[in-house]
Amino acid sequence: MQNLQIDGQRLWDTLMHTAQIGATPKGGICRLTLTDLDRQVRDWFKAQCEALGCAVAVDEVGAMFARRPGKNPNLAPIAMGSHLDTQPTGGRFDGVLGVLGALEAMRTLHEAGYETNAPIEIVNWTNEEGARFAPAMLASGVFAGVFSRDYAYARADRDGKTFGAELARIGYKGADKAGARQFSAMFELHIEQGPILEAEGRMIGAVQGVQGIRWYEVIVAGEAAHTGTTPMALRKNALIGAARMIERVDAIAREHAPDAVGAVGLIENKPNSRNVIPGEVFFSVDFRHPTESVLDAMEAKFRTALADVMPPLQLTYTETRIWQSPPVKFVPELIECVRIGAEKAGFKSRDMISGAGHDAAYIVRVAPTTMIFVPCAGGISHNEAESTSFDECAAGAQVLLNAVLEFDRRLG
Ligand code: HGY
Ligand code: MN
Ligand code: MN
Repeated sequence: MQNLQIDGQRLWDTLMHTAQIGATPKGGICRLTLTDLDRQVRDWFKAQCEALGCAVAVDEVGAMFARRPGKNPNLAPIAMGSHLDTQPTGGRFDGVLGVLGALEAMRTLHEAGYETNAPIEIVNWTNEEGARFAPAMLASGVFAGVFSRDYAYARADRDGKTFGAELARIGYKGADKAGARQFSAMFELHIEQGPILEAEGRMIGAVQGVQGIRWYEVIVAGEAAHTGTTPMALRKNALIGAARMIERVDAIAREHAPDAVGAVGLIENKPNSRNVIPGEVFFSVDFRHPTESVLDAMEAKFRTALADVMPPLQLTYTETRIWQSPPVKFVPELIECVRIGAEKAGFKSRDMISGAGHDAAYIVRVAPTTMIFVPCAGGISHNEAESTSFDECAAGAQVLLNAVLEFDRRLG
């Protein structure tokens, strides 16, 4: 097997080029899924893949598949996937490194005229972040049969625009049935989004699985009233109820530390006027832990807290669990390919679990899947300051290519 070397400079230049599509003044990216900026980066990505001779297909939830043929068309493709959508104050590497690292691997194969046994596909999964349309990992979830296509289409953003309408508006409501494609395997390269690799001076994480995730939505109802004329004893201040719950969510996670995490990330206060007592508050809750039984315990405490907090404040509430992504384990044979790929590139990998959700967590339900992590500075992510170095990006892409070729050799 040739010792194919990716071009780190070309990868870095490509990362920096696409970071301009939705660039923020603080050096990050705001490229929410199914916006015109998402369409712009999708169009660019499609053109880059077609320039390599790849056939690009789009499925009914907008997932993009760029396929390079292999010797044996009867073999299902080996996929390298991640996402190009970002958080509103996202970094330049979350998701993007996985798609552009795969593009760099594809460019390297193309330049070398290297013929793989199986076809090779790059995948751009729609709405991985869940920042615009909840829940996260929507397209990979439809592909894996977790969500129906129509459930995804109906998901609305906070302005009431639906996934289906926005997908059609940007021209990426594809013809392919989601999930109809088979993969021999999927490898996802991603930044760790945590501090472990950097703290241990390791370059490569051999990811064993992803922890469990649960999202909830709460609407607290009180009564809007004048802040100057309403006696304190008569107030039904929805924001007080929400504030107490924000504290309780944090406390519940801390009770199950160090592996549990929890936060309220999204809050909408209505009518949000200086001299009106808030009559209604909407907020989100994100709980995570490696085991379902602990998530069950955290959920029960959360619901008990709601029932304790609201009545004394004369408030009512609704609470809905909108997402439950159970812990998953990746496939040992693919993890071994990552370890071999890392050693081939001169790195000793470190086994670890992902704290963040990824499309790989759903794809592992329908195809052998695993992930490769590289460090990010201070473990900071979902922040414009997110930073992964030239060498770390190049190492990730090299290990991705090596792991894919190691798996491909086994299919021969
Ligand atoms: O929420 C997550 O972990 C991922 O960034 N979508
Ligand atoms: Mn991501
Ligand atoms: Mn993310």
